[in-house]
Amino acid sequence: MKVFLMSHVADLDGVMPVVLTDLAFSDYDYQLLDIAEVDPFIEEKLASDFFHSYDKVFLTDLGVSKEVAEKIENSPLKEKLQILDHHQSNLFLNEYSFGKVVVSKDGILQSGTSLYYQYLLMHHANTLLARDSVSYMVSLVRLLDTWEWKKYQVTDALDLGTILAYYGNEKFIQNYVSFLRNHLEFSFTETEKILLETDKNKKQEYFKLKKEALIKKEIAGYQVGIVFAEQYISELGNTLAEELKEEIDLIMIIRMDHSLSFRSVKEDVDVSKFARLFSGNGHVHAAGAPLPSHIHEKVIDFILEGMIQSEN
Ligand SMILES: [Mn+2]
Repeated sequence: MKVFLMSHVADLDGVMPVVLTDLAFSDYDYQLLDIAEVDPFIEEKLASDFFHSYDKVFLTDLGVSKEVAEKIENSPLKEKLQILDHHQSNLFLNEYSFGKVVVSKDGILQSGTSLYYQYLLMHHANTLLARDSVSYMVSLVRLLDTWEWKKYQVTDALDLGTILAYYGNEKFIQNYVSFLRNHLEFSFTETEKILLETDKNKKQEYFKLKKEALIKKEIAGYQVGIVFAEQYISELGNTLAEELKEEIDLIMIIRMDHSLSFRSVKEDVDVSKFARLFSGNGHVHAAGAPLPSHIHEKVIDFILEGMIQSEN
């Protein structure tokens, strides 16, 4: 059986399904994608009959538009595809035989990884997948992605996110495929523990600088705290939202290399709605939106046009 996996490039919940795929299937390929890349990727691959050579195709922690879902519905991919996602805005995909979008089940918030893991245990169970090390790591991913780690104070979850940021996606995948194949219990290595300890100090410093540089704007009736950042996005957003909750409704993080991220800790602020102003989506307290691809050009133009001093 040959498997193709498409999953979210941007975080642990999107990357972990690749590790699980390796444990479940011997023959597979994968592609990590940004939210905005999914529709064009699938449309292109449908046109070239790319999926023909695969028996099963998964899309995890991501969804497709209604338009692309209809194209899939009328193609052979329909019989091979399984979408497993937990984003509220993709719930409409449950209308299709290939869509399974679950935000919460039995009172437990789901994630792309936890849904995929449940699917694999049900349809492709093996002794590797059943290991404590694997189920614990899946639970860490879910706790981090839903930010429930905070409620239960499972700092391993946050630390696993930090390890991903250090290793990068490919190295993280290689590392944990090998770790899980060789260990029955999950643990960080001694080197990783030193790294995590060092990182804590660096992170505190980074958060302090970002808080000082925060710019406040009123957007659509909300008081928004805006910062530029490339690292620790979720933790930074949640920390600032918590620390500044008296004066700010939500935090907007501009991640120039990637996207916009929105975080709030307030009961009555739904950032997934706010994200829609920017053609984004997500969850009630954590959402995102793509940045237009020409934004870097625009910034460079602004610097060149607005900043270069005339010679005369
Ligand atoms: Mn997710």
